[in-house]
Amino acid sequence: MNYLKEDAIAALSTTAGKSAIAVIRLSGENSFQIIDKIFKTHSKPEQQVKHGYITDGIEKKDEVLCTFFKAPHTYTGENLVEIAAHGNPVIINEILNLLYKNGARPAEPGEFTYRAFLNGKMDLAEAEAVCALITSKTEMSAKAALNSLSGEFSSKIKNIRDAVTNLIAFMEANLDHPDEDIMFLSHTEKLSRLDSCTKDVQNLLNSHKTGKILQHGIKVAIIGKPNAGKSSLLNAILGKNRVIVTDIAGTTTDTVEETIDCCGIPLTITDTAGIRDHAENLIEILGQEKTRETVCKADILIWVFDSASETDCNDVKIADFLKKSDLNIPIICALNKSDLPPLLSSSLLNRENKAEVKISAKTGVGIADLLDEIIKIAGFSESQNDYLMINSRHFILLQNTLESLIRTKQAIYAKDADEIACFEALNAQTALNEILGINVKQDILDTIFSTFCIGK
Ligand SMILES: Nc1nc2c(ncn2[C@@H]2O[C@H](COP(=O)(O)OP(=O)(O)O)[C@@H](O)[C@H]2O)c(=O)[nH]1
Ligand SMILES: [Mg+2]
Repeated sequence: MNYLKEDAIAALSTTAGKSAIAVIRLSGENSFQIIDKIFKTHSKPEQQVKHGYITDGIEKKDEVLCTFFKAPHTYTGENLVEIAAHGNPVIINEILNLLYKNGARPAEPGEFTYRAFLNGKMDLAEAEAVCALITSKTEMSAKAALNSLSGEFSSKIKNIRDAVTNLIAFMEANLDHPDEDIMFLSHTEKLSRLDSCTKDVQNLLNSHKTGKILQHGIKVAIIGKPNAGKSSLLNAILGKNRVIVTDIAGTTTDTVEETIDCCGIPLTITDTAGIRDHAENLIEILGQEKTRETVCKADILIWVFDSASETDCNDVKIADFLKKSDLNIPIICALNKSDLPPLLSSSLLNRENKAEVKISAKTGVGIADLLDEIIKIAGFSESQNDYLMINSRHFILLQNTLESLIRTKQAIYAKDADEIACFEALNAQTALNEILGINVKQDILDTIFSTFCIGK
C-alpha cells in the first residue's frame, strides 16, 4: 500500500449517496494552504468553523462549513480540515477533484486512522477498535468497541507488558551481576508476579469469545422437514410476517436471512427450504442444496420438529444428513406445535450435543426460551461487565504471550535456566507490544488498514 506520509490526503468520510450533509476530510501539513485556494469565506480568521463557498475560481460549487483543526491536536495529528458540504455525489466529486487539482491526493483505505496511529494519536488496538465501532451491529457491541477505542483494552495490555518488562529488568540484572544482590528478586516473588500476569492474560483470552460474538454475531440456521414450522418460527422470532407460511410442503424454496438484536447480540437467522426424501422439482432441489450450504456456515442449528406428528422418513433423512456431514455444530431441537397434542417419539433426539426446547411458533410459547438457549450455547458470558473487542489478531498474540509466560515459569523452576527464562519473558513482551502496534511488520499494518473503508 502506498502510504506516503508527506502528501495531503482527502476523501469523503461519510457514506456516499444523497444526504443533507456530507463530510470531506483533508489531512496533511499543507492542508490549510490547499483549502485556501478553493474556499472563500467572510468568517473571522480566528473562527475554527468558517462559513463560505467552495469555488474553482470562476463559479461557486457549494456553500459549506469548514472546520479547521491545527496539528497536533487533531484526529490524524496533522493539520486537518473537515468540509461539511451538501450530500450530493455530483457536488462531492467536484469538491474532491478541486482538492486533488490543488495538491491533495485521494486517501487510501484507512489512511486517516493509519496516520493517527503513526503520529501516536492511538495505538494499533485502538485503531482496530475504530473499525469495530463503525461496523458494530448492536448497542452492546458498539459499547464494547468504544471501550477498546477509549483505551481500556490497551491499558490492560500495557499494565501486563510493564509488569513483564519489570520482571525482565530484574532477571537481566541477575544475569549481568550474579554476585550483587541489590537487584535481587526471590524465586517466589518472580513466580508470584508471573502468576499475576498469566491470570490477567487468561482473563483477556476468556473475553475473546464474548467480544467475537458481539462483533460478528451468531449465525443460526433453521432446518427441518417441510411443514415443521420453520418459516413460522422465523416469523415468530422477528415478530412479523417475513416469510410465506402455508400448509403446502415445499413453500420455502430459497434461504431467507434476517438479523435481529437479541439482548445486544446480533443474531443472524436463516430460514431454509425443508429437507425431504423426494424433492418435487428443480427449484426445490436447488433450495435444498442451499440449505446444506447454509448449515455448513452456521454456528448453531435449530432443528424444527412437528411435535404433533410422528417422526417420519424426512426426519430420518435430516438425521442422516447431519450425521454424514460430521458437522461439529451445536443443535437445538425445537419441538414445535406444542399447542397441539404431542405425538412425536423422541428416538431421533437422543444424541449428545443437543438441547431441547418446546415451542409453538403459532402462539409464541417457548420462543424466549429458545433465544436464551442460543445465547447460552454460543458461550456468551453475561458476567463480564466491561466488554472488550478482542479480535483474532489480539487473541493469537495473547495466546503466544500465555505460552511464553508458562515457559518462563518452567525455566525459573529449572536450575541454571535464567537465560531461557529471560528469553521467554522477552517473547511475551514482544507479543504484547505487537498488540499495541509496536515493532509490527509493515505487511501486517497494510493488511489491517486495508480492511478499513476509504475516508476512515
Ligand atoms: N398449530 C400450529 N401450527 C403451526 C405452528 N407452526 C407452524 N404451523 C403451521 O404449520 C404449517 C407449515 O408451517 P411453515 O412455517 O410454512 O413450515 P415450514 O415448511 O417448515 O417452513 C402452516 O400451516 C403453519 O400455520 C404451531 O406452532 N402450531
Ligand atoms: Mg418454510
